[in-house]
Amino acid sequence: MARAKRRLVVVSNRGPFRMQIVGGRKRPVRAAGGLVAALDPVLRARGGVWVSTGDGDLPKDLRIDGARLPYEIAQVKLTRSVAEGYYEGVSNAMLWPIMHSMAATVRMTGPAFEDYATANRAFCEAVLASSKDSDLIWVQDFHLMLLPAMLRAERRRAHIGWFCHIPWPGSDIFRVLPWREAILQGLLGADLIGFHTEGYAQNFLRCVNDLVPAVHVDFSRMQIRHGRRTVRVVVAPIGVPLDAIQTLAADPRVSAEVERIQQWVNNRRIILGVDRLDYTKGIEQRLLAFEQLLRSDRAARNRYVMVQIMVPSRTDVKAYADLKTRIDQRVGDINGRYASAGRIPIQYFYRNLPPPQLYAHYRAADVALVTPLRDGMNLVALEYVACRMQGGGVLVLSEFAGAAEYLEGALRVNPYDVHDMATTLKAALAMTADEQEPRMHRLRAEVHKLDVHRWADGYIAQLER
Ligand code: GDG
Repeated sequence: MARAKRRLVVVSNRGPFRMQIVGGRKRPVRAAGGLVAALDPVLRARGGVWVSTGDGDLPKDLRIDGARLPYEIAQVKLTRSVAEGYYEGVSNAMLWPIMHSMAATVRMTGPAFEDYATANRAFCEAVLASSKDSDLIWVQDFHLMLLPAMLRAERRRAHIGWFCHIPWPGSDIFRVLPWREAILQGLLGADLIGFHTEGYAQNFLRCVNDLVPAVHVDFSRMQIRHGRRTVRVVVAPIGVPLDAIQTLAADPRVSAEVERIQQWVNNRRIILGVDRLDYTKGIEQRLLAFEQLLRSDRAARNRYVMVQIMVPSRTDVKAYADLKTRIDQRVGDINGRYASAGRIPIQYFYRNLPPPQLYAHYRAADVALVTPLRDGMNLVALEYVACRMQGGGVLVLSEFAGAAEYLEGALRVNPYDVHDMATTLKAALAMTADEQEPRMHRLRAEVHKLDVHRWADGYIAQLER
């Protein structure tokens, strides 16, 4: 008889659902963002529990789209002051910029690290309470870097994994963090540590080698000897739920929406940007590149429209509010300068669109401009390709997104170089169908290899060993 699969415990800062007032009634809504898009389908297929922060307001038998959620939710409730230090003080203000190699953006607030540790401790207790020894515990991302060692202290034989959704920087940048060693020691409590790319994995190994005493790092086998334990490091690029995306993208309602979008933009050709509002995503530079195209080519003003979808994110953080203001001004400025009757150059959404509408935009877009300054992977690039089930379309992709390691069919740009982006955008728009199709064909094969179920199953199988 086949052995039953071990239960899976997913642990992440944000959970897959939160209660929100929709049409006057409080309902559970799915959170936006790469992590939830990736892991919800995995837990649905396998069963288990998802541990995350929350107010404890989700109903016990949560119903989503009329059906009972096939896994449990456990919520960790933090006090307001701990949540602030952990989430804002450390995760957003320090770890996020460092991990994206933007050291100049870091704001140091000393005592917040105690809150980060307290929050990780609260997660540890919640995981211990909702799991058993034989479960697989898969901790996600940079909010929970102390948790693996905390769990290890309580569960010596547990299978613990940690996955890094964002980049891992070089050791010269990582060492800016005052409690760099505590973080690395926290992670070394895991058995298996995963990254999107070989470069991030090697950076991590280098940090451990340089900053943690009494360990042996084997760079070629990607293993760390730590006391009596061996920690394995793996390259496991995340993907997207391909089947689900393609089924929805092919829905006749989405096709109708594609036509509506094309009419709405007066049949101009669409250049699409889709991002969480974040300074790592390179949105301002992208707007400047589009402006350069409009400035240099009069005909472009009648032919092309840029559609920028921006999902609100970290809205109570000042750096994000300031960025939003600058983007609003830039969009207003470009539209004011280049609009003509019935033709606004940039159509801009600042909200979360339902998936059918998002996928209709992917299908309607002639060019996707995915130009982060730095990005762990970037699922938008993959989703764009997934939605283009036949024919062409052009993906313009930043060389500093993890996805660029895997998507060779994309046109590559340096997002800091606005002139390079404007030139590449122009070249993308000039490509004939015969030039687009072989590239898109290649991209489809590349995205096919990055299916999210394969990512999760592969990672879990390694964790189970
Ligand atoms: C982190 C890492 C890594 C966007 N607009 C709407 C919407 N979205 C969805 C997209 C996509 C997700 O949000 C964004 O994923 P990304 O990967 O681009 O970026 P992060 O949120 O920063 O994710 C990243 C990822 O983790 C996974 O490891 O790739 O590098 O930073 O799925 O579709 N979804 C809906 N409406 C929108 O308007 N419904």
